[in-house]
Amino acid sequence: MIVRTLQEVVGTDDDVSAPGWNSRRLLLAKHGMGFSMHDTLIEAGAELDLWYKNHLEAVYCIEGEGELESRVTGQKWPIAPGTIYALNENDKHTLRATTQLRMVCTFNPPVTGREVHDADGAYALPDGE
Ligand code: 9YT
Repeated sequence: MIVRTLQEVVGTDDDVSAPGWNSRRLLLAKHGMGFSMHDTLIEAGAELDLWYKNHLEAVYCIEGEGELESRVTGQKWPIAPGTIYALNENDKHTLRATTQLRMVCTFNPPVTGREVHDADGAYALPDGE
């Protein structure tokens, strides 16, 4: 059994920041679950162009207000507490935070630790995958 708290993760190597966001990585590849789970804060005013071409990601909003736009179809959705979106087709998308967003993010395959976005808005896979 694995039990961790947000408090234990904050300020460690599993607490990763990049422009516009801060991801507290609660479960990672090293935990052997087959997915990772993050408690992520997106800064108010941030606009993130993302394309997780190597991962499937689901994102559940628990705090804040924002907007999600598909860069495939142009469709837009409001993001608010209680809304989940799943990038089941590795969809290119833009996430806009009107206020600070707090999101529970899960990745399959799991993120290994320190990943930040590349120029496409993707996370690389570990070498050899
Ligand atoms: C919602 C989203 O993709 N935000 C960027 C950070 C990422 N989800 C993470 O690593 O927690």
